[in-house]
Amino acid sequence: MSSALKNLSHYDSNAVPSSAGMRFGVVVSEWNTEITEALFEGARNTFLKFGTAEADIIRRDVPGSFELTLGAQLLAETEQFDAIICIGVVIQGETKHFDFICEAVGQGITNLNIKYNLPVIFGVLTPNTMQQALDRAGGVHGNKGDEAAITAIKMAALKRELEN
Ligand code: RBF
Repeated sequence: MSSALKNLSHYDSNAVPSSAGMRFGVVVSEWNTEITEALFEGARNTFLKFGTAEADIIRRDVPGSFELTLGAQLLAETEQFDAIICIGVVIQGETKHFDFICEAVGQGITNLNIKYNLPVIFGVLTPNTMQQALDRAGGVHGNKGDEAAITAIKMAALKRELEN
């Protein structure tokens, strides 16, 4: 996997803007909740670390990763968010639907970025095994939730800078 050599929780704090005053939507898939809850906690803690108020982290759950796109679109329609994170896990070795779901959610999230001119972040793990998922949900390779939150903050700050 491409993240095998990268710890997802390692970043240069000095290169991350303050997220105070920013409002984030987080859509969480209910499949493999052991993993998705850990990813959500990583994202939440990272937002808080960089100054986001607890009340400005709005979470909504959806049944599976396939539904992340519509969940994010419904949040985007409210025009209340600086960025939205989609959190899910699709494990290749356990899911015949792997290609179908990953293709759909990847394309769906890409479309939302463009349709709403809003950062909608792909916080979806697509490992081969459950162990690889655990390794990236607070394990030896860090937490993809942290990485997704850092990406959301950076993109929200870029949008604010260029639009103001
Ligand atoms: N959703 C996930 O988020 N991760 C999965 O690994 C996953 N595997 C699935 C495997 C099968 C065979 C099916 C039918 C669904 C799976 N889903 C998974 C759920 C999917 O994203 C969506 O919620 C359902 O297909 C809606 O009926």
